[in-house]
Amino acid sequence: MFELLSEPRKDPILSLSAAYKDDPRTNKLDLGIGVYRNNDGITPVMAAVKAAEQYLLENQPSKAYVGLAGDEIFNEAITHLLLAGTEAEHRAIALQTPGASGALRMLADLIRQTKPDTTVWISDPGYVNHRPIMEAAGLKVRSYPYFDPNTKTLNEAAMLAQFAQLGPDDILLLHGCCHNPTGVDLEFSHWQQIASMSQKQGFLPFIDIAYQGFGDGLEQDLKGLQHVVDQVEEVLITTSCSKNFGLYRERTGAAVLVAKDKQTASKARSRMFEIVRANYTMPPDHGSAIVAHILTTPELKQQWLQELNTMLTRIKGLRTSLRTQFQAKTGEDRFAFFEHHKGMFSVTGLSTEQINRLREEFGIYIVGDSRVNVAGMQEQAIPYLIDSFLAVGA
Ligand code: PLP
Ligand code: TYF
Repeated sequence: MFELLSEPRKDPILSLSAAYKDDPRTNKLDLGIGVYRNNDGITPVMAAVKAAEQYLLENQPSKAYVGLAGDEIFNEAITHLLLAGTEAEHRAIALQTPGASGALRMLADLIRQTKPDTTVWISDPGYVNHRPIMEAAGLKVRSYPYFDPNTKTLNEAAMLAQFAQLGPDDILLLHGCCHNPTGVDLEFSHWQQIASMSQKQGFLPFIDIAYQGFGDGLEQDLKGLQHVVDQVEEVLITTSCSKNFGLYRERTGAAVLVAKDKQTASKARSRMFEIVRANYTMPPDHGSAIVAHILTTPELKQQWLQELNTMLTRIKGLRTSLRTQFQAKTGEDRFAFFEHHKGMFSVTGLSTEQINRLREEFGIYIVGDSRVNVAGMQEQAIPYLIDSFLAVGA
């Protein structure tokens, strides 16, 4: 029967990674998949994570099943990490999920069960998996303008004009910080406008935050999100420990739901348990046990914060180097956007032909939408990168 299947749609990022691995050239550069690398090109296991793993190895009493909600210490700690200091923390629930991806699907299923006619609005351009996940849950998906490719900044007017049209049957999916793929984030004033529009027009904000700590810092990256949760009655949040704990393959994340009161939030959580059972019964434990241990052990938390800060400093340093070295080479400031953008990624505006030439002639791998992973670069490769960009007419 499987011959009936049509051709699969490929994941543009994961297939690029596979092509990179198969490339025998030694000077090749992987600017594709979103993983942080240190200056030796390695995605390290954080020392705080290693220490927590050591602790678990010696102290974990059992590998027996945990339960539908996963690790409740993790759930509490992750809620606190996101919502500490907000009034909304007291009317929020969290559920451990297999990555933010699992959280996105969880909340998509919940939305579909609550209000099947909802339209989810995603940014254009946006994270490659937002649309597939929402559509797989049976939701309608539409996109709002977000990015101005000429200026490599926010298309503010068009975006706000679209938001002004949203109503009670709409959900507005936003990136909490470090927008993937563009690197262009909302200003605090936009979050304020979104909160008041949501109050007036009745649409529900859904904030996906996969890079907390990679933009301006762990707390600074939450400014917009925290404003919205305190102003708006109901907010959905998905969060990931893939990047800021470096736990990628451990599949660690959470779905957080803020409701008008704790009772309503808890009711929603009970319905989320049904979705858990129907999908995977329980989330994987290892990653969340690590995060729970780090966040509840003051010395380890301190160590983790320091390591996270080192990663942030490195990303910002690479962004500045790209701008200044392009400037030194060309005498122009056309690449200032590298320094203005936040987080791991920047959309560069390269054409498909330029992207193909960079891959074929120079071994430089860039996603088809012209996104580069700044956080995966090495300082010493920047001159080669710049020469190659300029050689293809960037
Ligand atoms: N949301 C966004 C915006 C992402 O960029 C990613 C990928 O890193 C995810 C969600 C999924 O992350 P996870 O690895 O936690 O599933
Ligand atoms: O955007 C990225 O590169 C990361 C990792 O299907 C990723 O978010 C890439 C492809 C994918 C899921 C995650």
